[in-house]
Amino acid sequence: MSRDEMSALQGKRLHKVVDYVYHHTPFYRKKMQELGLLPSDIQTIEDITKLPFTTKQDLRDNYPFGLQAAPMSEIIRVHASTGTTGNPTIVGYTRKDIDIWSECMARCMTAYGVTSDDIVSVAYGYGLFTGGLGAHYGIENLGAAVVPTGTGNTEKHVRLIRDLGITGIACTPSYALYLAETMDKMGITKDQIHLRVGAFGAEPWTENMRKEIQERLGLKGFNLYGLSEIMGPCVSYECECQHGSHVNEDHFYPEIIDPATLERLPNGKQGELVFTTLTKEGMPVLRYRTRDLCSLMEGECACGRTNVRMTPIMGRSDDMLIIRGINVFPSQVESVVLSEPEFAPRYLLVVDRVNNLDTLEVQVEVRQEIFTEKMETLGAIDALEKKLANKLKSVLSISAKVKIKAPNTIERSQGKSKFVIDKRVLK
Ligand code: DLL
Repeated sequence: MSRDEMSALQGKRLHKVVDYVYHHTPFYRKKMQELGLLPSDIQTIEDITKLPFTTKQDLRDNYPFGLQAAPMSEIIRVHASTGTTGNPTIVGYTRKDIDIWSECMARCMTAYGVTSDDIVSVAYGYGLFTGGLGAHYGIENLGAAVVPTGTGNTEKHVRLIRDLGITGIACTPSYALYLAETMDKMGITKDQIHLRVGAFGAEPWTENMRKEIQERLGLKGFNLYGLSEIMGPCVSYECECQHGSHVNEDHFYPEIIDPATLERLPNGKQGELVFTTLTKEGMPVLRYRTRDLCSLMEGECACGRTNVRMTPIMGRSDDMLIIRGINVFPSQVESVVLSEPEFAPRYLLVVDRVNNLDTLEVQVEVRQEIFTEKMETLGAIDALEKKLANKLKSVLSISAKVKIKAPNTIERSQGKSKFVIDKRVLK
């Protein structure tokens, strides 16, 4: 599609979605009324800058279904995003949403070179996370065979890759490295398997990681980007040129803003990525602030696709960490720590990568009142560590090693307190 045709289509769809949320989502009607805006004020895609932003906090404040526009009778699936303190973000999808999602995901897989001759294992988590089912439906839509391996049981997965002649894999880049490690341990070499394509995303990764994964698994690895609030995996994808990720911009309109001033920035400038869903029915969102930092690339790609590309995510404009594909905010850990009376509000998260798997250690000081030198010998420390680890697991769905510290032993910094040490160097 030419740029003019695309802009015209986006403008038409934007008007429609704005009119729809104005009449179906009290949250947006109120926001638009506060700005003195009517749906008729939004006619072209350029008018988008008149519209209000949406944040994760808005979704949380309106938990669970406050931003849902379609009636429950039309919702056929619900996912939830991890990574918030308190309420998770709930996203409901209509049948049309699921169809568009699988269509967009099939576009990604097509760009990676997957065809109906391929067998693809999906090793993203199945469940509330959008990775598993999102990739699954797209691959089926394309006509390739899906093997829904999910995460865990990696040795069995490696054997399936070998025995079934699996040619494609969808998983996080760090899981791909872990898979390579497991293969080494099992004495299986890349010549014994037939993997040729990898759809990697859900966390940041680098060119060096790509090289290592490609070398060790003998495949070509492609970027896959997405977020639950917008849809799930499928928002953008690399093509064979691997020069930026093409945005499915007929469904998800991207903008880059300055996170401090909220001004829109021109293509080429780095800032915070913002998306507006142009066709979604279940939970359409206007100008959703992803907090992901990147830039948009002008011009047609050598592959012939005309849809705009985004650079890899360079970081975030908030403090969210992605640990083993799970979004974790330090504030979440804090609220779990503080919900237990034994702990002082002094904690430190140490994130590392050991054997290509992310690790999280939570160090926390025990309160002065309950601390005694004897605690250790009585086994009380062990019990406390176990208790907190279990609670973190049940609240954050993440396994953490808990290290209980004596009062006043976690280093205090002079200025802003440092709650996180991220030792993972993404080389
Ligand atoms: O991670 C959806 C997804 C699943 C994408 C599978 C790709 C593959 P959330 O859990 O809502 O959704 O987390 C979204 O993850 O805002 C980014 O910070 C990060 N992220 C996702 N894909 C990439 C990527 C899924 N390719 C958040 N590169 C986003 C860097 C990524 N960061």
